[in-house]
Amino acid sequence: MKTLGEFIVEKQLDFPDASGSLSALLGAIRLAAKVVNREINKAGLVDIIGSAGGENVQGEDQQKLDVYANEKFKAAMEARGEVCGVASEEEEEFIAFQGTKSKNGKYIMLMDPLDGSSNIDVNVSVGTIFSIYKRISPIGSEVTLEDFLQPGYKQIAAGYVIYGSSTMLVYTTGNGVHGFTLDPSIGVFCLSHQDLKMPTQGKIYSINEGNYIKFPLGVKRYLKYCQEQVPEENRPYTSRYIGSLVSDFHRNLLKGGIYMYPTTASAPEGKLRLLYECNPIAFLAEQAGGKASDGERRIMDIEPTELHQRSPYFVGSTEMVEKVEQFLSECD
Ligand code: AHM
Ligand code: MG
Repeated sequence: MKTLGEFIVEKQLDFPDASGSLSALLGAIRLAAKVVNREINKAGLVDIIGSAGGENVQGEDQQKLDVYANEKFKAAMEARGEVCGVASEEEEEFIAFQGTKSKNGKYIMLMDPLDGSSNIDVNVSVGTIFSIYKRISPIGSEVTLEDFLQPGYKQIAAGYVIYGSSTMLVYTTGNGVHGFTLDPSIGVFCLSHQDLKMPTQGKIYSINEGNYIKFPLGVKRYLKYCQEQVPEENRPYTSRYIGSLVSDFHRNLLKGGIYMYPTTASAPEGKLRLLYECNPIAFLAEQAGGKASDGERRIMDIEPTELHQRSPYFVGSTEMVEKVEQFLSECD
């Protein structure tokens, strides 16, 4: 049995000049994940589910656990002092940490502290998504907006925690994707999925089909393609949509499939956030041999202009993402 802590140290030894700062940062994420996991597991027993009574910057109802996860991850980051600032889906502005150690931190983190949180009340899996970059501003100074508005290909690390039937932490630092399952009896994440690879072609498509009439024509045609009876090509595919990106992606990562959140009439830019959701999941997808696109461009090549920018999103098995891109280009 290998623990996440041991694995991180082992990987660090491959880079003799590494300062250990990224390892310490991942350690802070691991700790916050355990704290949030403990709280989520109590949902239904104590008064922590339901609305916190406020709205986040996106105008969405904030759940109590959204607020809790946001606070815990922020606090863990600040306490460890490896990041100089954090931007969160739950907060309008980025947070600049003021401590001297933090100001000397080399990294910034972007996060969606609890993705899919509207599912908690009904005991459906939710997740935390994180994305790490090297800062651009000088070490020792206060973090700037520019530090956060970097294209996804510059990510140093990214990952998610899935609070599911078991709790897992899945991450990449650009050398493959590795998954760790929390053993609740000892409170330790143990290596369970080393060097995950996504099948290049899958059988599952995940999309909120309730929005069908508002989808672009290319997406509508692709959905019909998924549903056609072509047994020699393994079609029709299977439709699976949890409505929790981390869970839908995690399943497709293991089994092969595509997750889509296109533009709709009510969400002309798409729904998902480029910096907190699309980029980190795209980094994982590519590291696992998959692909992530906005329908035309590689997600990780997009130059962000705003912290809470949205993007249409197609992520998963490479051949499936390429197929939907083809349908979209034919319907331009
Ligand atoms: P959230 O960050 O507010 O939880 O929203 C993101 C979630 C994704 O996890 C999920 O795939 C999608 O929104 C579901 O949206 P919809 O209910 O429109 O299908
Ligand atoms: Mg989210």
